[in-house]
Amino acid sequence: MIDYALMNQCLYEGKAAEVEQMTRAALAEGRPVREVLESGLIAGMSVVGEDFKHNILYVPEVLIAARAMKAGMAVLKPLLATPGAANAQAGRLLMGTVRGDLHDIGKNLVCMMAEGAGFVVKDIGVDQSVEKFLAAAEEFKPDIIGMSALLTTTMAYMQTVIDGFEAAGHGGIKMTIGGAPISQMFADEIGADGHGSDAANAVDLFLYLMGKGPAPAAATKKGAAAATTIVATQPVATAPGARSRCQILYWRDLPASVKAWDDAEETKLELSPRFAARIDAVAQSLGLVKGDDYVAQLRWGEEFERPGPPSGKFGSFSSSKRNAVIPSSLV
Ligand code: B12
Repeated sequence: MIDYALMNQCLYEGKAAEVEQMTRAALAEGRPVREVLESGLIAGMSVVGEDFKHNILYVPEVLIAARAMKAGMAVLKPLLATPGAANAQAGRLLMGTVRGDLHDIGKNLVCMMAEGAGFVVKDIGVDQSVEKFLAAAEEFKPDIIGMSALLTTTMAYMQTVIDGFEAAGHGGIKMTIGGAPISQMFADEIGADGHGSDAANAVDLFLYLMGKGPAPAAATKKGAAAATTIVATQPVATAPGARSRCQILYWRDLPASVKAWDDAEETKLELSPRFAARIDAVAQSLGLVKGDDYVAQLRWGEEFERPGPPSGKFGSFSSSKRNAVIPSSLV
């Protein structure tokens, strides 16, 4: 009998072959596809997300877990994406992850489930500019655009896409958005026609916008506020003489995040959004925007010591150290 806790653990550890095999085994045993997706795959990825947030996992491990998730999703895809005859021709959906953002697991799931609900889907991939959305729409003639963003630094770009469609006279196309930091309030703020909090909710939204289903319950995302917290900018009281160790995760020569620890605690110091913006700009200019190419640029720097506790202010690096590791234009 399928052990979902073990399956979650295998996903967490990035064991793609095991996750794929367990997905097949769960289906062979007659488990419903949605149950395997939610209890076997999505539940495992939520633990990864939590541990990423709490500094237990770092980008390379998350990427390996993401590959295991994709191995399981590939098994489920034919089942999720086969439309029932009754639902055929539900509408045309153009999906993409917005510029600067490489997260595609959620987008891929939405695409699969929308296909399963009878939509003809065109997925234009990750890191898509307004120009690329517009060009794809000219060709594909969608009823609905679906934009995905997982970063608070990229979600603002959704507004650029919506404005771009409006300016190009495509106001009739329904604009929908989704991703971990997205809320109904944000959707209202940028003039989107709706947001979906998960793939099932996304499909309900698309059907509703096509006049083929009831209005979905407005869903808001818990944790959106937490996701915007920038830990490192919060000064904390410093015990006299306290020191901690630090290590910087670089994307090429640009700091992507910092971990700091002492004997009692370890913490991840989030950097100002300017760092992510700079990495994005360089990644764009070098064409390193695919997941593997992007992650291949990451490496840990040398450990060093700094005054203060691990959760202290980022600016409390000694100035010589800071000048050595952080481009002055970004400080
Ligand atoms: C996997 C992952 C990665 C992988 C992505 C692999 C891949 N191929 O997608 C890798 C390792 C590459 C990665 C990189 C980074 N990541 Co990341 N990542 C995650 C993680 C752990 C899981 C995301 C995921 O796949 N969830 C599972 C899917 C099923 O859920 P979902 O994406 O939310 O999608 C569902 C809904 O949102 C909705 N939906 C999604 N899209 C759409 C679209 C529409 C139209 C609709 C209606 C609905 C909808 O339906 C989906 C299906 O149910 C999240 C943590 C989290 N809690 O989200 C962090 C997270 C998103 N990442 C984060 C960060 C910081 C980064 C990096 C900047 C790290 C770094 N220092 O380099 C880079 C950014 C790279 C880039 N430029 O994009 C932060 C973002 C914080 C913030 N405030 O912005 C998070 C929240 C982790 C954290 N708490 O710190 N990441």
